[in-house]
Amino acid sequence: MLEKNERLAEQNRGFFRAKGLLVLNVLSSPGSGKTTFIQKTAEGLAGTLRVGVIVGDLATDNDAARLRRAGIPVVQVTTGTVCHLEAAMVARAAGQLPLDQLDVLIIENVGNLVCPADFDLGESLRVVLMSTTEGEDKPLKYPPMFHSANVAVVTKTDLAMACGFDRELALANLRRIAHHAEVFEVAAKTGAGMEGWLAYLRKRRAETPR
Ligand SMILES: Nc1nc2c(ncn2[C@@H]2O[C@H](COP(=O)(O)OP(=O)(O)O)[C@@H](O)[C@H]2O)c(=O)[nH]1
Ligand SMILES: [Mg+2]
Repeated sequence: MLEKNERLAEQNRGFFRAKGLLVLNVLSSPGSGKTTFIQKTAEGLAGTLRVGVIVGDLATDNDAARLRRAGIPVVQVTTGTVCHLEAAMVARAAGQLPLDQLDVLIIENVGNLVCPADFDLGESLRVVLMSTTEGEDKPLKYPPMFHSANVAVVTKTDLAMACGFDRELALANLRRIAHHAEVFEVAAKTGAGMEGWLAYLRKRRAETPR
């Protein structure tokens, strides 16, 4: 099954590359702030880059409805009992988006730090979030997920103080498991730190072959 997924993921990658799309696979535990971060990213890029979103959840289309209300083209995938998105699901969902009018495709994966790690979706970048409210040890507890990240984002920095979040320890844990990853620290809710992340995305998109 994984082998078949890998084949389909490579197909997706070729297809997305032909369309000149920068594709992000956004992963984290439930409630770390994926939907909020994606919405603020799309809003921050508006005017320069057009963003479409695919959202995966076991049930409900709450997140898609939130993003749609913000004017972002979005397709919901409900996976039922499946705890991750697969390349075939992404291929089907992408067909429902106006890809020729988009520059960036953001995929919100099903919230969990275990099963999605094994499934390549054909993304350009794996973006793994950890919030200050989850503690500092998530990279140590879920090494495959954090090891596979191209980008690690510490979210909800506005709540760091209230949670007694040990920033140095969290960054050291990240560096240990995801030493190759770009690290950003943001509070999507207040906008703190978002400019650096958006600048990074603009640069990556400019480097995407068309
Ligand atoms: N204080 C604060 N709350 C946030 C931030 N980002 C998300 N949240 C809140 O965290 C909760 C879960 O966020 P959501 O984006 O739905 O997370 P998801 O389950 O990973 O998609 C919601 O109540 C958000 O309003 C942030 O930067 N700061
Ligand atoms: Mg969500």
